[in-house]
Amino acid sequence: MAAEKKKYLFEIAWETCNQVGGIYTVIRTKVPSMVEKWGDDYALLGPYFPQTASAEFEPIPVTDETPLGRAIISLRQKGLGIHYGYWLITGKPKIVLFELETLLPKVNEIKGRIWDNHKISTLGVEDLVDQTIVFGEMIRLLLTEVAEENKNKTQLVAHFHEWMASTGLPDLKKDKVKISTVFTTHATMLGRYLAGNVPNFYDVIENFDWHKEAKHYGIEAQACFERAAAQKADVLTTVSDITAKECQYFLGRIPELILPNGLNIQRFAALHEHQNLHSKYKESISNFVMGHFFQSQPFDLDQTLYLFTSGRFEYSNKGYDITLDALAILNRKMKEAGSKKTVVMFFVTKQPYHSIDPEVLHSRAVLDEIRENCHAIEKEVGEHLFKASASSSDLQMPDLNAFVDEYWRMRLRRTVQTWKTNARPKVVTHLLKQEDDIIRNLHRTNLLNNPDDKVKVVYHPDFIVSTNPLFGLDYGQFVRGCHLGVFPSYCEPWGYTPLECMARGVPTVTSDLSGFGDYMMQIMRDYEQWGVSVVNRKTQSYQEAAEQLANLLFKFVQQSQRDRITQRNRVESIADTFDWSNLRAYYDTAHELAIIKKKR
Ligand code: G6P
Ligand code: 1S3
Repeated sequence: MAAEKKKYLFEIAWETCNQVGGIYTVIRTKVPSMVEKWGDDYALLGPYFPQTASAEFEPIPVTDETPLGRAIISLRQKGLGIHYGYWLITGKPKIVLFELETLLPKVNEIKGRIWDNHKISTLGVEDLVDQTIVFGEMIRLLLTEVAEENKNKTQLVAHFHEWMASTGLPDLKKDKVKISTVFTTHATMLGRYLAGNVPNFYDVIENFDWHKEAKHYGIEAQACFERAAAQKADVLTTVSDITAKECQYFLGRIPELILPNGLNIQRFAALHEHQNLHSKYKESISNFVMGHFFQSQPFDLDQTLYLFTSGRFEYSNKGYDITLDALAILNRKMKEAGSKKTVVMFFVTKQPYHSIDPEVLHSRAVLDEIRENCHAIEKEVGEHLFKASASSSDLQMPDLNAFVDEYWRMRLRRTVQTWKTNARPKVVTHLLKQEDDIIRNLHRTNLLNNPDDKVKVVYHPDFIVSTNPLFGLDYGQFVRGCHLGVFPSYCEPWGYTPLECMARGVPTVTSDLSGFGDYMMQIMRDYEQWGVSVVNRKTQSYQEAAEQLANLLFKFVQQSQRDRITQRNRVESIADTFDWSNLRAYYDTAHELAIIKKKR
């Protein structure tokens, strides 16, 4: 029997060393697992952007010992800017980055050829599409040279992610380049537009004329590239059954495989470390909550739960609309039940704003001053008490009040007095450039941090990063400090946010119209036992789904602390299911299948 041929894998994405959205997370977190399997026979290809590259990329010399090395040298001699080195992330893979400017002057020539060969019209497209055309062409040139240099010795596989990396794929196929190809779409262009604009989109998906709709939304070139890549690749894959349906109707091909997304789950050695981290980061969130609410509305922090949602501002796709309506119902239910609890719900997304609201910052700063005063008093009382105790001859406890001097007493009183107000705590932490759907919904439902509201809202229209002065936490720490993540999306090809909660031992709500929720329902019948709730948005009306979500939240609010601790342990214990060490197998199958199909 002949020895099996050596294999080499290229993985190609616009988001290699270039964070835009979720595909970056897929590529980056998967690297350690890919490097474990492929070792040196693996390279990632991406665009070169100097600013990111300066932080994440380390160049290495190119030699003519490998087909890839020889191909890079040859293309450099033809004037193309190609960088070769390590991507400085866990796993440290080899990457090839393409300087798009070096081919951009020839974009019209490339467009002409694409029109001649594939009838894809790219007239008057936006700059980004021009860049992807040049990117695709540079990849095509590189892979063609590698295949020629390789002389059929190694089994070459190229895995393209999303249309932005795949504009050269149809010509690779046309030229019969000896390389097996996989195309993964993480969302379809038309799905993104139609889901946000057409009510009950999934019920009528069969009826759309893809080309007409693409023209209507001004995305004809993108949709055509996506469709061509999907049809020409040896294997088509996507991230969920939901997106598979979009592929069937918009791309004209049913994907052979679904490749679910994972994470690089870093477990903590100490079993309960994640519980300690929850406590620690919850404290930071509580500091913000005190600064924000206690000025006019103090409540019991031991009876307070932190819920959050996050993601790009896609009001209905991400389910912000249904979350807000469910919160209004929850507020009513908690009031009616005389609940002692308070829920603080954070909306973390990105919207244009002028600055953080100075009043929000000021309140936080004054609270910090109150804390400093208290520390000073505590120190003073401690010192005096120590001395008084050491020198006392009886066992009487001295009067601690006597140890606080007048200066600190007055200063504390004054600071607290100036801080307290009757004003309602703000809903938005920033000065928004304009009113948006979240604000309009809050006004409609009167969920505006009124004194008797059990559900309070904090709308933070910026992503959370560690330099953020309000929380002093990075996003991962913020997630850990919360009690529940709420993501009842209407359109979400996969959706990393609930998975990011699970990885940190935080229970989560998702929907059956998100790839993750749909997958969870398929692999785990008792998912609710494991801290994952799924809102039925496939067959229920909007109102029914909002009621279901409100009931789920109400049930969560009624849990005891002991229940919550147990639930966090359970969530954390199944997070490994989504580690790439388990999910890489789907990618392995796709690559094997591409090799088999190419041979046929
Ligand atoms: C973790 C900590 C406990 C803390 C608890 C609070 O389990 O290890 O010390 O009491 O979190 O849980 P809660 O759900 O009330 O934030
Ligand atoms: C897409 O990125 P997005 O946030 O634009 O791909 C992600 C990775 O597969 C996926 O999680 C997300 O749902 C898609 O939308």
